[in-house]
Amino acid sequence: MGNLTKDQIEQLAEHCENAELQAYEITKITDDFPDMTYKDAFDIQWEIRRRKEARGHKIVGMKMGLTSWAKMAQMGVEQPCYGFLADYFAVPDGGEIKIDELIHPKIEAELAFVTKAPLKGPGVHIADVLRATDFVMPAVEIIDSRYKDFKFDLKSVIADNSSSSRFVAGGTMAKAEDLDLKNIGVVMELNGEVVQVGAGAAVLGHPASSVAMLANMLGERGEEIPAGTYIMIGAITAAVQVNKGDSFTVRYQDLGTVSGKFV
Ligand code: 0L1
Ligand code: MG
Repeated sequence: MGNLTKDQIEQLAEHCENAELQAYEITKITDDFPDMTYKDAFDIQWEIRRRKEARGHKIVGMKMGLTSWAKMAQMGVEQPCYGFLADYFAVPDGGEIKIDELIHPKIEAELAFVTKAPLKGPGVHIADVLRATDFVMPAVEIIDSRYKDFKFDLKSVIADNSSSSRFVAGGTMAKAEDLDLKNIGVVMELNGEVVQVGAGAAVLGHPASSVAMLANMLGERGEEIPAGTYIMIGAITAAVQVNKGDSFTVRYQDLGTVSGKFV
C-alpha cells in the first residue's frame, strides 16, 4: 500500500536523482514524508529508473545492499534492499573513478552472479539460484548515499536507489560449482595497506541467498530477474571511505583481483 500520490512520487524521484546527478547532499526524505511506505520508496526508485531509461540509459544490472548483519548494524537498518545499475555506473577494472562526480563515496568488496535463466519469486531459494547461474565474478561497489552524513532510514535508502553510484566488475569468472562460495576469502587493500578482510558467508550466510532474496523481493512487484542479468550480492566487507588519489585492490580467493583509482 502506498501513501504518496503519483505527483509526490515523481517529485521525490526528481529530487533524489538530481542529488545523484549533481553530487549534492539532501536530508532523508522520510523527514518530510513520515507516512511514506516501503511501496512508496520502491515506487520512487522505479521512477528514477524510468527517468534514466527515458533519457536513453540502459539498465545493466541489479545490486543487493545491506546484506550482512554487520552492515545492517553499522547503518542502523533492519533488512536488505535492492537497487539498479545504470550503464554509466560501470567503471573498467583498473580504471579511474572521478571523485568530483560523487559526494562521499565508500567502497565495498562484493561478488556478482550472472544468470542464464530467469528467476521469479516468490519461493526462490539457493538451489534455484545456483541452477540459474551462468558464472560468478568479483566486483567492487562504490556506494554514495545522497543523504547527508549517511544519515538515513531504510525507506529513504531504497528511494535513493540503495546508494548505487559506480561499480567495477573484474578479476576472473568461474562456475558456481567450482567455488566454495561460503568460504571464499576476500582481502581489500587501500593504497597498499590491508583495510578489510572477509568471507562469502558474511552475505546472508551464503552469497546465493542474496540473489534468491532479490528474486523474491522483485516477485512482490510482479517483476523477475531475466536471464543474463548481472547481480551484485552486497558487501562481504564493511564499506571503506575513500578520498581523491586513493587506489584500491581487492584480492579474491581463486578469482583474481579488482582494482581502481579515485582521481
Ligand atoms: O550496497 C549497499 O550495501 C547499499 C548500502 C545502502 C546504505 C549505504 O549507503 O550504506
Ligand atoms: Mg553494496
